Amino acid sequence: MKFSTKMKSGMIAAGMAAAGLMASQAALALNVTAEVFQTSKDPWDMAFLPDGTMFFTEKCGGLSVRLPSGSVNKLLGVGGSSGYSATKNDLFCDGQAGVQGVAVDPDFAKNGLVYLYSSSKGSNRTYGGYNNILMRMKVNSLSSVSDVTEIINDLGYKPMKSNHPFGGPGAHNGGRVRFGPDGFLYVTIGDNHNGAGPQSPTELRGKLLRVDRDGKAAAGNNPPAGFDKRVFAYGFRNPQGIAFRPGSGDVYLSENGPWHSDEVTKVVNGGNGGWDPRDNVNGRPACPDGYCGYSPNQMGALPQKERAAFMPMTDLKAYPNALKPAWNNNGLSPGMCGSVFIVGKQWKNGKAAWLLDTQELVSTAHPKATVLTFLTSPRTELPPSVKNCCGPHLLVASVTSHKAQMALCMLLMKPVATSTV
Ligand SMILES: [Ca+2]
Repeated sequence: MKFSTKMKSGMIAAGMAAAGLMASQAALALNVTAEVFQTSKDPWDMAFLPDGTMFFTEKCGGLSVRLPSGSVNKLLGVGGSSGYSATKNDLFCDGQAGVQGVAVDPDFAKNGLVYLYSSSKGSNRTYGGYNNILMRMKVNSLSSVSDVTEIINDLGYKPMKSNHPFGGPGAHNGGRVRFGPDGFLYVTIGDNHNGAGPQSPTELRGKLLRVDRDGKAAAGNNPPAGFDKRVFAYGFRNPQGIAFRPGSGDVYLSENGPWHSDEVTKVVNGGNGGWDPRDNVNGRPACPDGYCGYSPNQMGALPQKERAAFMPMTDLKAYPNALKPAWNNNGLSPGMCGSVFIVGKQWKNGKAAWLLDTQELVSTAHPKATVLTFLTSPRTELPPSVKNCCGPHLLVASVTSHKAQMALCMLLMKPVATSTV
């Protein structure tokens, strides 16, 4: 992919973009003001308190908190890290995996709890010595953590390299964690490059979970018979964005596709996203390592439509009742990850729009780039200082040399903003 962007004194002119996107979306460039307020290494997620205090994660570092004064306290680090108030030696990073999502408890003022998603290794881990896990911990005076408890410890992980593009260990972890307006925690997990995972009733791969503060299945989850009751929806590839529509509270998931078809999907309780990358089922032949996710011709060139016809992100032939995507980016895949509804005058007088951030593409297609994470939410996660900003405004949690990623995100906002999600 080839990108071009312009930087002008804080203004990012989201010029144009990937070769395949050029023709269809060249007219959709937006000017967005970006403000640098935290430089981090491999930032992955952030969550705010009402006063602007920001918890943030670094994939190979851990969990930190940035105070309104601008100073940073490092709270919980991966094994071998330094400078953190505590380390947890089973936490690690590899490829796309590491310390990912963070969420603040809606009752943080009373209970001081935050939730953290990370990859973990050890003899007690169930996927070749690895799992992804979700932890709950208490934050003390915004300077240390205690009572670190693993509330989910059996999420899937990819332990070995496989014969696929981006085939290293640690692929497709999902990793976004958000409280919904219903007070439950929503946790995304990717397919780990595992063919059977997304449609498996028991493996926590390619799923959206809905759990309580103890990691137990949320009351009212309605997966098919035989499914793990923590499953809210299934049949996903690598969902790394989840957002709740202002007003209705409807759940929307965003995920990146394999060379094609990034999707935003309105999720229904118990629904099937229609991703089933198994081989030797649903008309597909044997595929490398039993995973058809990049097939056919996985390492070579092929029109996206052919790829999508062979391995659809939503297989309506096999699953006629699958959740249809509310939006996809014209069959292409720049690698959409985080997502959020943003509201305000500057966004069509309150009509919901999407703001997308990205991590996946950076860590895979552009290994030298650090990760960009855009400010993600208008309501619970927007620092007060920008809540009433008068123009398109983004806060950027990291600066990287890879401005093209930024431009790509800007571009992605526009078609979604005018779609019917
Ligand atoms: Ca789908």
